[in-house]
Amino acid sequence: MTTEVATAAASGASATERFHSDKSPFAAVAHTAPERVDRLARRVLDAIYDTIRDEKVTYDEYNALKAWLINVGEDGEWPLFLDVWVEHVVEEVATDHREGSKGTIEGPYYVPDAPEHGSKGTVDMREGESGTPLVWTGTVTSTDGTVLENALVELWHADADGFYSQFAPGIPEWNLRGNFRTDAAGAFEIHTIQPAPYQIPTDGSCGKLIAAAGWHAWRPAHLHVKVSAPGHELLTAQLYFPGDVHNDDDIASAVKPELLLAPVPQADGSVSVDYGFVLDPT
Ligand code: MBD
Ligand code: FE
Repeated sequence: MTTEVATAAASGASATERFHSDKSPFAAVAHTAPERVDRLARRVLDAIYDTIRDEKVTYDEYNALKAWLINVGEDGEWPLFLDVWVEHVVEEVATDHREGSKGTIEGPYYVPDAPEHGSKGTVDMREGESGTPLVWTGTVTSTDGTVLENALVELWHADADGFYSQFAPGIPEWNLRGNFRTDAAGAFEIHTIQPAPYQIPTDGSCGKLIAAAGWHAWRPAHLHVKVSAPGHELLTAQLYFPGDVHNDDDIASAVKPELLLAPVPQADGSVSVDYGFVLDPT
């Protein structure tokens, strides 16, 4: 039997393709004034010049950087690089005004239009999918306390080996990805398994940076979710499990105390968790 191996280049290519299949990111900024582009580009370049001068960066280091940047593109790892090391600050600025639930970064592995399961159901999983069964109940409300019926809760997460369907080989298309709709009481009930801590690919350019800098590649175990309802801001979040050793040193800097679950072990070996969302009106 041959087992397909997950490679940075393959998951990177999938993530790049996924990003490209979204509507053009350029359309939303088509009317940006040249003054703003000039200002942003200048500030980024100035930060680079300051680093080169302060640190006396050598030609060897400059050429290594050039080669590395080229490799990131060849590996398709720009989505991974940006979402791991940059997105958390964009998310912080974008959601600073919110009164409802805290969110965090989306990361590179969201796929829209997963199978729908109504207000209560089980995400697609393989026969004997490994991992502790998890039952997650919650409600979606507006900041004024109004219950939101028919809100969309999109869930995606890694399996017990830390792999995402559609970004690692040999996993059914919609494995551990599913969409739910809140009922008349704004409630949902999701049955899935608890994901494992996740290591970003170490065999590509991001891994090369991590090794060269003496960092680690880990994210704590997490559930990804997008929660949306008409007239409300889209909430993108991740939920984490208490006690995970990487909650305090997430490589993607995406953990917030408000996003920690309080799972309750059940007699049958499963774990129950109650966690709901409060959306800000637009
Ligand atoms: C992930 O699963 C993830 O959530 C992020 C933010 C980056 C890389 C992999
Ligand atoms: Fe993730």
